[in-house]
Parts: sequence; structure tokens; C-alpha cells
Amino acid sequence: MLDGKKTLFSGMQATGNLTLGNYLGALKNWVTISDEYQTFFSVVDMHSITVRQDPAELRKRARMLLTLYIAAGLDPEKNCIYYQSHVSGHAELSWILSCFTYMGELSRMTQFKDKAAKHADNINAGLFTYPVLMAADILLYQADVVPVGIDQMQHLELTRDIAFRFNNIYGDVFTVPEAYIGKAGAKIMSLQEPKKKMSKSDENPNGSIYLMDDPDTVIRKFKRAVTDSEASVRYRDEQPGIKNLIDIYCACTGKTPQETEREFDGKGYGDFKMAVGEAVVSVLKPLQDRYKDLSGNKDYLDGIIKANAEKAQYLSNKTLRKVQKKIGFPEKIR
Ligand code: ATP
Ligand code: LTN
Repeated sequence: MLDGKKTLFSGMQATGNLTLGNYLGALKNWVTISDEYQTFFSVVDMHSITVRQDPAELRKRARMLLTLYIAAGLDPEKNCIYYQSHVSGHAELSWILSCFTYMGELSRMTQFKDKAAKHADNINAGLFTYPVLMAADILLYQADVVPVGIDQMQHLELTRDIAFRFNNIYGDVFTVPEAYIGKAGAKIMSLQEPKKKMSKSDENPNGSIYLMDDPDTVIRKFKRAVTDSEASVRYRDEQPGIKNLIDIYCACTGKTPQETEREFDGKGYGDFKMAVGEAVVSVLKPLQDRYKDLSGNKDYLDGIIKANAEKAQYLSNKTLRKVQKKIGFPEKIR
């Protein structure tokens, strides 16, 4: 608890271009609830290298992501927005926590299984211990709340288990965090394969809406979205494509699925897809405009990056010192 507020931590990987799924499932919720908490929003570039990255590209994407956090509405004076790799405590705590995490637990992680299947030529140890680094991110700041999309729930459960385990041995060292899953947009599916989540690392660009897509591209992708032959806008599991479009429409307009069904009662998929496309464009346009303004302002961004990394380093050190002491590392002579 800092400044009488509870603490919130979240992060995104600097891999690929952010999608509408990342925005509706995570970033948008961050903005909505950030005022109520002392917040840390990290660009988790250390997680990104579990998959091979081009160095120049990673650097560029990390900066893009950090800028997007701000463009989406997170005030960097109030929210600690920083690069994970600028704060040494993440790696240090991760090592310690890896000695409190079982191989069996890590082998059960579905993200690991998915990514291992996808990158069979590079199943590195970092990919396996990825969730431990994520636990370190969260526990380092004693976060109470972690807003993520529903696909990250399993990692959050593991984080809680590690925290409980550690606290049981050493006393109340870590706050045990809760996940925060937003109501609308918890899991946005691919426009081409509505049973698969929309993902920034998807090879088919038509399945994903990227936050930087221009209006024509957005409309075109929605027109091509895979639906079904029922020809009725109904919110039901048997129509996964339409259900996903309704979820997107609701997340962008604030309407409920029932209101949407009524609004498009008797209308064809063409009209509905157009309306969803327009709703998305009206959400993306202001974000893209702010992004353009910000990315031209190098000095401002550099100032934010420096100040927030220092703040995160300072605050995370408190937890790290406590942990090191508890487990019996010798104290540094100062
Ligand atoms: P990758 O495809 O590279 O694994 P990703 O698109 O799944 O990436 P992450 O960086 O792993 O994105 O996730 C960032 C945040 O966005 C997480 O909180 C995650 O839960 C959320 N998120 C990702 N995809 C979706 C989606 N399709 N619907 C809702 N939330 C999502
Ligand atoms: N694994 C997360 C990204 C992430 C994260 C975190 C999210 C890394 N560390 C800490 C919340 C809290 C993902 O979204 N793929």
C-alpha cells in the first residue's frame, strides 16, 4: 500500500504489433481502473526474448509499446510506465522464485505448450521459466491487482501459489495478488478463425486488427471476417464468428449483447460487419492521433523513461532486500 492506494501491476510483451485483442482485453481496462491504484505498467522486453528477436526491431517495438501505453490514456506522471530490462530486480527475484517453483507446475502451463509447439526449433529454458519472471514482476511491487486478459489466468494462479509457498516458509513477505479480468473484451478471437484468440504473433494478418491499421484496412478486415450461414445476429456459442463480432462491438460501444441483438434484428451480416468496423475505427482513430503526436516528442519520452525506471528501481529494491534477507543472503557492507 503506497499513498493509501492499493498497488496494480501489469505488462505486455514487445513482440509484434498490438492487436485489438490486446487493447480491449488489457490496455483499455488499465486506463479505466488506473486512477484507483498506485500503478506499474511495464513493457516486458525481457519476456520478449523467449522467442528469437531482431535487436533493432525489438528496440523499436519496445518504444512503440511504451508510447502506446501513454497514447491509450495512461498519464506517465501518475502511472509508472517503464521497461522491465531497466530494473535489475526483475531478473534477481526471478532467480530466487525459480527455486520455489516446480518443474511439474511449469510443464502444465498452456502458454508454454502452445509456444513450444510453435517454436519447436527453439524450446529454450527461458520459455519454460517465463511464468516465474512474470511472478517476479508482480511480487516485486507487492501488487494487489493484476489486470490481464483471461488467457493469463493460469500464470496468475501460479504467481499466487508461489507467493503462498514463500510466505508459508518465511512469513508475510509477499502480497498475494488478484487477477482483474475486464467484463467486455476478456477474450477477442481471430477474425479468420473465431475459435482461436486474436494474437499479435498470428501469421495471417487478416485475423487480427492492429492498433495502427488505417480505417480502410479495418473495414476491409471486418467485411472479410469469417461468420456462418445462420444469417442472424445472435449471441450464442454455436455462432462463434458472430459472437466475437458482438463482443468487439459491445467493448467499443458500451452496449450489451442483448441490445446489439435487438439493434440488428432482421438485418444482414453486411450491415452488422460495417457497424462493427466503424465502431472500431472510432476507437482507434484518437489513439492513433495521440500516438503520432507523442512519438515526435523524443525528449519528453526520454524524460519519462528515465524518471520512471528510477522510481521502479527504487521501489522494487525494498521488496528485493527483504527477500534476500529472509532467505539468508549475507548483507552487503555499505
Ligand atoms: P503473442 O501472440 O505474442 O503471444 P499476445 O497477443 O497474446 O502475444 P501478450 O503480450 O501475450 O499478447 O498479451 C498482452 C495482454 O493482452 C495480456 O493481458 C493478454 O491477456 C491480453 N490479450 C492478448 N490477446 C488477447 C485477446 N485476443 N483477447 C483479449 N485479451 C488479450
Ligand atoms: N505474460 C503476460 C505479460 C506479462 C505480464 C506480467 C502481465 C509479463 N509479466 C506481469 C501481467 C503482469 C502476457 O500478457 N503474455
